[in-house]
Amino acid sequence: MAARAARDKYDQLLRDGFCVIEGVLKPEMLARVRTVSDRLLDAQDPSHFEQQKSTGSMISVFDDVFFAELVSYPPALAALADLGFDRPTWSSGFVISKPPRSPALFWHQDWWGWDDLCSYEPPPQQVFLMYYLVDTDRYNGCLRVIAGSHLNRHPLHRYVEEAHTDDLRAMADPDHPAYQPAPGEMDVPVRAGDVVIGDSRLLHAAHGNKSDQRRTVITLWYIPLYHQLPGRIQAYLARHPRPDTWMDATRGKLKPLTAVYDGEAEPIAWNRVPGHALK
Ligand SMILES: O=C(O)CCC(=O)C(=O)O
Repeated sequence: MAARAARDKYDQLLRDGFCVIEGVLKPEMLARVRTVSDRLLDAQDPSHFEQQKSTGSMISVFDDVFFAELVSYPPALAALADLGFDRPTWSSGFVISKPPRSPALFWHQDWWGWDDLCSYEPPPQQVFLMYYLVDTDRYNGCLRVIAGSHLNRHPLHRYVEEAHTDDLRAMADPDHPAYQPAPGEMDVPVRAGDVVIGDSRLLHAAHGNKSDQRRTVITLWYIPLYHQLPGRIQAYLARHPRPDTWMDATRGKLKPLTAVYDGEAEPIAWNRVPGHALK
């Protein structure tokens, strides 16, 4: 990426909480990600989609070690480095797929370290890289965001303090404000192969999928400034429980992306609810 373009994307990420980098997944890699994701989705029990009515699906990438290739995909790491994040670590990821004719994803934010004061400062603690495997728009369930909500309180924070509850996932109350249009929201339509980089504190959601095609996104969670985070957050991230099937990848291609902590701090408590310090 040209230096000027990279600077603009970085500024947008800090100011708005997200940016889009075009064409990161090359066609051959996109095809492979589609094949593996479709295989995992086709293997799910129907009850999975019932429990995840609003999300669509929530399948850990640890279910297939192929995803270690996507996590360490050089063009994605180059995009992060262009933004100034040249020593990221990686924690987890999910295959999130809206079946044909399925409802909206609820508004939520995904940060879990709100007890630490660094959570109220501009630099991102954790970012998502979202790869949509089809072109997206309002009709088939593109991403929606509230720009700036990673740093500024929004009326929705009141309604969706606890994100990812069983009731929100299963859409127990379709009239809940978490599924409704929200003041200031904007769509983020993309082309298959683009990557959306977003701050985990950002309020985001997705439109329902009215099309007759599956709409899949792979969300991968990176820690762009791991080495600058407080010890107790590093300590939490360095625990990274992983299945045995990922051990070779963890020692191999994922080694540079694996959080290591040698300090004395106790891991921070998991807290998904922003505190009063949010402006
Ligand atoms: O399904 C989507 O478009 C967004 C997924 C999402 O919100 C997430 O991975 O946190």
